[in-house]
Amino acid sequence: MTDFYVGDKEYFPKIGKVRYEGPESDNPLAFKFYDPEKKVGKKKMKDHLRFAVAYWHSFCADGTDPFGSATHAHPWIADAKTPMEAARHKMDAAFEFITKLGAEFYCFHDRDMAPEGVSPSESEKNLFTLVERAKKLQKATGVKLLWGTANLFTHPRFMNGAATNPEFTVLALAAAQVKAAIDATIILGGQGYTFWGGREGYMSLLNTDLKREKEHLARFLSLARDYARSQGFKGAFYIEPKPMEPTKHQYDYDTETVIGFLKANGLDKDFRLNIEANHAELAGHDFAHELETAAAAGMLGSVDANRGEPRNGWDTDQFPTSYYETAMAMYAVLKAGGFSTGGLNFDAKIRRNSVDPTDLFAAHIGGMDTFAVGLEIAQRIIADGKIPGFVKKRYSSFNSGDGAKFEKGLLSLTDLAAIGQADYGKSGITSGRQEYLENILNQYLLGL
Ligand code: XUL
Ligand code: CO
Repeated sequence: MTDFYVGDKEYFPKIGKVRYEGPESDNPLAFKFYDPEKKVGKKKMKDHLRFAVAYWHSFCADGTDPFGSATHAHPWIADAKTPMEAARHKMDAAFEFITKLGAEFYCFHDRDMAPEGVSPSESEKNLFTLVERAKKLQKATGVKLLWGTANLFTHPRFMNGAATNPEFTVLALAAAQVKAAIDATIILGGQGYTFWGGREGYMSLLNTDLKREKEHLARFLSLARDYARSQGFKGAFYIEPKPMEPTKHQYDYDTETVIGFLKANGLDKDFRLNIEANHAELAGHDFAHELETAAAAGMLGSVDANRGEPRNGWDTDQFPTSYYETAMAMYAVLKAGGFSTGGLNFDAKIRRNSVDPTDLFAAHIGGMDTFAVGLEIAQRIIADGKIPGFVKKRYSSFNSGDGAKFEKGLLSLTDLAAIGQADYGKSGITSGRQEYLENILNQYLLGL
């Protein structure tokens, strides 16, 4: 038994607090690179990275896949007599796990935390009963809520969408769920509220009025925003883009699409992007591309940290293991000024055949170490200045003279044409030096 459990029973009795032991450690349950108090640039590692554990994958997912039944026999469910008792045990296990791991935050869907009841009012009662328990456990452990959300995709009633459902009353029921999930997020001091539109899209254009569905989605989001603000919610709203799965086409396809949608509907002041690595890959983008695109619009909010399997075409939600990917990601995050309300939420699950009780810890430890290395490399890129310096110089012809006039909107197309013609043959054959820059990054990756 250890000191790090807060519920009635300890669910990971053989595992104590995970500590930093350094790169040479061969303890599988220690951090090799994530040293929470270590200063990287001006901030501590933990304040840069703001790790969150995803309630749904870590404590609800049971290893089920389309071809096989559950493989993870969670002890917190095994001895429960009712769904509410199971939910209480699950919560105790979750807070024990998060505390032992040393992550500062968690994220949840309403239905991860509390079972759906036989009526909307029973569902709400279940939710708020468990929210009270979560509030106490947050206080006891210091763990905080990064963001909350509503699950508007699992129940059969949402088979045709939630905010984009062709039946008005289904949309209205989704609103009831979002309203309660916003209230729960406020009670728990959530720093954000996320919308991931799992079934907000279509399976066939033959049965879909795309224009009307997108208008409904925009109105729904505006109403949710207005309600949350009226209740005093000061945090950020996030849209989490994903191009497909479970739908053939999801309306919040990728970051650029979402930015356009938010701007077209006057939502860009309150909403930012929650970028998920695996979703970026499904959209045919690099993770860093999505981060840079959001940052360029001043709308980078938070991150769902995971990875896909490049040889599969679906959302495998694996834990991050690539230093290259996390270095590029953290470079984008640092350039954007770091996280404010957001953080790195491990929207990732252990594999179906990862059935050892230590696997959930190993997965998070690896993910946190991988991002810690990525952070250090990103900081190195910035501190060393070679790569950002190269980029700065590459655009320096816009810093003064006619280039600066162009940026300020002081030149007409005719002015530009005259300047271009006078310069004919003198510029353009300038190396982008990609290979040189890639070599520098590889040097940093090896810590040289
Ligand atoms: C699904 C996904 C969700 C959202 C929250 O692909 O990423 O878990 O993060 O609803
Ligand atoms: Co996600």
